[in-house]
Amino acid sequence: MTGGAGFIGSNYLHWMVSRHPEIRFVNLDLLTYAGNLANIESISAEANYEFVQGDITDSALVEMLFQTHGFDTVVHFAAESHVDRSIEDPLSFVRTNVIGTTILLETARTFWKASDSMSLCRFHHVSTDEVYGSLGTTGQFLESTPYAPRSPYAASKASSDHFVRAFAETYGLPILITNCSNNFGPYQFPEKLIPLTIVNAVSEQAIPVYGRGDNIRDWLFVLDHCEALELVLQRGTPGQTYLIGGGNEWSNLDLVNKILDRVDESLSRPEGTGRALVSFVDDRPGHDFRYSVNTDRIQAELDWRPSHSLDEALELTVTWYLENQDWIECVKDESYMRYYDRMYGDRISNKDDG
Ligand code: NAD
Ligand code: TDX
Repeated sequence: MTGGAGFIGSNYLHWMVSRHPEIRFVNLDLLTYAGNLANIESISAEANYEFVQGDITDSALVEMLFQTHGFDTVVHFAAESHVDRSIEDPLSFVRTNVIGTTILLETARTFWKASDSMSLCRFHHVSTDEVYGSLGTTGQFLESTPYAPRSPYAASKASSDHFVRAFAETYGLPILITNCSNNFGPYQFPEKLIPLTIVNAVSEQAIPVYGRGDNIRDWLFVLDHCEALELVLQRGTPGQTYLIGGGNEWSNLDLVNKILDRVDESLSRPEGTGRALVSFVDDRPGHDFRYSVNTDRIQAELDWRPSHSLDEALELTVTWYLENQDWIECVKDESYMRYYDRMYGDRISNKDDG
């Protein structure tokens, strides 16, 4: 798997590694600002798990890893994932999301075409609902909705999805694509709306709400997402796309207020303390208005639906951030970026090669 030190990837490892002792997991992650080994510290000693620090655009490294481990499955999370950063620096999104994905595809194709069991291999690409563009007040994205990405991030993910499908059509690569809605939960980097709101609320700093806060997102708890990803990998039809969504549509302002009230309650602060921190700021350029995901296919084929209500999942998430102030402090002072050397220096496979 790639990107396992990031938010969703680390939750996936927590979900999968102990459940599947029969699987050997190799986690290839560059440890960009978004990768944090503290997210997966408790997994690092598991016998069926190995970490490799490296770049998915490094084709020699990816090839070496395929040669060494003989992977039959790739689950691909690694990406530049933040829309606002893509507006500042679109090329790094092309590099990792488009070129990196294509290098993984090409390496998998080269190795798997030589084996008799290509049909048993899987390339699972984790993507986003943002590839479908922006909805008005009604309607939902379906797997058949035409692509219409509107941010550099979404365009790079759309491009990667196209490459994944092209490799299935042209070379018969057994692929799976999942396009999910906005995730939230433990270990999410506090540049994204929900963790930013919790972290700033705790330290009583302003909460920036873009525009009037009326944009709508469909929120998915990360562990419900991980359960869906496991099912898709085990039982999904090769070549198929599955949408995964939480069925929780909220305007940004309503959601932020809900979280702020919860934080006030948890910290026994006077009602309204959090709401007073909301600060309306300039809108995001090209800000998609609304996302909403139709999950009929995954429900019908794989019998998946989210197990957590929004309230339960927010409670778990707020509690996790409140109980993990050390994690937040390390992210804030950026010491988590030195964590790798301090904790894992001599245990990382390709460390000596730089
Ligand atoms: P994240 O930004 O938290 O983590 C990304 C991980 O990828 C980090 O560990 C980072 O170090 C690693 N990485 C980045 N560039 C790399 C490179 N060149 N080589 C190797 N590793 C690299 O992202 P996330 O929120 O966990 O998202 C995971 C995947 O899910 C992404 O593909 C994203 O597009 C998709 N997705 C996320 C959401 C969401 O709400 N977070 C929603 C839909 C889809
Ligand atoms: O400070 C903020 N204020 C604000 O109003 C931030 C960071 C966001 N917002 C708004 C913008 C969006 O309407 O909140 C909404 C959610 O923003 P993000 O958390 O940045 O997520 P979004 O842009 O919707 O994209 C996310 O979901 C789809 C992930 O970052 C992507 O990786 C994923 O593909």
